[in-house]
Amino acid sequence: MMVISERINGLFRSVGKAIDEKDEAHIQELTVRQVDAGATALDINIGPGRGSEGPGDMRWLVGTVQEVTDLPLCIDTTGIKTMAAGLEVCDNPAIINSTTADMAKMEALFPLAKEHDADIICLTMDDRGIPNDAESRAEMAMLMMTTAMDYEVMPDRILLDPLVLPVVAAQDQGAKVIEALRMFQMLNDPAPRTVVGLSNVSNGCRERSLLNRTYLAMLMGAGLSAAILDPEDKPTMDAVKTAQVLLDQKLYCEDYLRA
Ligand code: THG
Repeated sequence: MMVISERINGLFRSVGKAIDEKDEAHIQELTVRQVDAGATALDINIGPGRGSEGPGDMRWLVGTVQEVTDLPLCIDTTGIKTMAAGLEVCDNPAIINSTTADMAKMEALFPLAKEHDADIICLTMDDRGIPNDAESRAEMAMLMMTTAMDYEVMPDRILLDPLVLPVVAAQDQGAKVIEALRMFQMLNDPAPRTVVGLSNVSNGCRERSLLNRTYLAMLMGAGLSAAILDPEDKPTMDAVKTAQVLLDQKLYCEDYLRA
């Protein structure tokens, strides 16, 4: 399981402020904490509402983070120029987060993935929104994988994201996302990798950690490859390690007993 830290995100007030003030020490301290807590990649998101500052802020954020880690950076923005700017300065392995099934997005982002030798997250949504059943998600996933091949981006560079929604807003989607995950893995051989933004599920809820880690265990049981989450949430990280042992992805060993 790839653990992608969600915390380098301008959505969090202290991170937004650090980006405004170009406070390298704050970002680098936060980065080191994520790595020490068990992150194996870092989501890099400048947060909403940065307009024309986007590319410059992303360049600064990627540069600042990679001074203290060699982990893959998952560059998270809907802005094409901001994405290109982040990729240009990224020396660590890069993951594009993300394209949708919109043709215009795919035409812009698959060539960037090819040019920068990056992995790419494909969200199963398009300009009409997120489908509310598993089959339509799988259809979109297939469309994105075949379109990627037209740009010489091979299936092994793709991570399919079925889009986790808040359980308070769409309770029926929790099980459908699990069903979609299972379908994605039948779309190719070897099975395509999968990823979710885990904390979406508990948006607007109390007991967020309990919801997050319970859902994570279910998703891992359905074959999830990667999750964007808070590695400093210890109960959730304990659940990751426990599920890895139960799924025989990791040897039952000292590392696990320590946790
Ligand atoms: N798929 C992909 N990328 C994603 C998501 C996804 N990137 C963004 C998001 N979803 C995953 N990252 C987060 C980061 C923070 C939160 C949720 C998901 C979160 N933040 C607090 C909140 O909104 O309540 C902020 C609290 C604060 O401001 O301190 O929940 O699905 N590919």
